[in-house]
Parts: sequence; C-alpha cells; structure tokens
Amino acid sequence: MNNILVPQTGFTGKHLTGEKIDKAVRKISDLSSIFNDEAAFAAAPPDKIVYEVESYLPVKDGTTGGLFFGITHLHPGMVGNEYFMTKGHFHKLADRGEFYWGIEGEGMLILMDKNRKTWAEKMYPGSLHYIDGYIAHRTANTGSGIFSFGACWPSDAGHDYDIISQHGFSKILVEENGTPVLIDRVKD
Ligand code: PAN
Ligand code: ZN
Repeated sequence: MNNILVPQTGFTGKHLTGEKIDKAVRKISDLSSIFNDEAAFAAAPPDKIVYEVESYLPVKDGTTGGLFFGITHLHPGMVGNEYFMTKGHFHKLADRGEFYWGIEGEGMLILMDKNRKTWAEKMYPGSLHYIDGYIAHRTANTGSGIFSFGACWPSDAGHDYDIISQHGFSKILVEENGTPVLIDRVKD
C-alpha cells in the first residue's frame, strides 16, 4: 500500500462518472408556476424533459464546510416566448455563494437580489460566474442545442424554491425578434 489512490469519481468535461452521483430530471410537469404564459404551459407536453442535473455529493446534505459539484443540462425549447429554464432558487442558508461556469451551448444566468432587482449574465463555453450569497439564480437555454454548465456550492447551502415558485423573478427572459430580452414580468 503506497497511499496513492485512484479517484472513484470522474469529470469528463461534460458528465460526471463513478460513485455517489445523484441524477435528477425535471420535466414540463415538474415546473408549474415557473413559466409566465399559463396557456402555453398547459399546452406543452407534460413529459418533455426540460433539464437534467448530475451532482457529486461527497458529503451529507447540510454538512458545514463541504462542497457539492453539479452539471446541469438544459434542453432547447420554449414555453410561449420564454426559453426553457431552471426553477431557480435562493439558498436556504441565504448567505451561501456559488460558482457557475459555461461548458456547452448558449444560455443566460438570471439573478435577483433580495429587493427583487433582476439582471442577467450571458453564459457560453468558458464563461465563469460568481453568484454572491442572498442572490436568487436560475438559467435559461437561449440556443438551439443543449446548454450545459457546471456549478459548485457549499454542502450546507440548501435550496429554497418557495419564494421563486410563489413570486417568480421580477423580470422574465423572452425571445423578441430572435433575441433574448429581459422584460418586466406582468402577470395577467
Ligand atoms: C444548481 C441548480 C441546478 C438546477 O446546481 O440546482 O442548475 O436548478 P434548480 O435547482 O433551480 O432546479 C445550483 O444552483 N445549486 O445550488
Ligand atoms: Zn444554487
């Protein structure tokens, strides 16, 4: 025994391999109250996959001082004029930050502070994004192929989905003349 170990988990650049990988799939039917256009949402195929998340969770959820590592794959598509996007969340321990980085395809990182000020950053292969604590975050696929990005966050951060599912972000990302634009969300 020479104390040189072989890792049991790998990162191929796009996918995670090996042990302790958690896989989650989010379909249209899992995303009620996320999209603004309720009629378009009701008409969308409920079983269509919107995104998949592979996560390496080396420690128990809630552990102070540990880290989690995930890759999200957002499929291309729209609900009405809104791009396919993740649910979005604040962290349950609200001061916990996170890194995101673009791996493949084109997307947008949509951010909102506690005062409901919303802005967005373009994501593309090689882009790196530091998400400060107290900032809600979600991503949207603005391209025609799969959009994949990496994430690294503290293992005690947790996810608070309730505020976003009840009140949304104050702005939504829609396609206008083939271009993504961030506009005020007016709920009818
Ligand atoms: C990411 C997200 C992932 C899926 O790993 O959890 O992109 O988005 P939702 O969790 O909003 O469905 C992250 O931000 N972790 O903290
Ligand atoms: Zn997060």
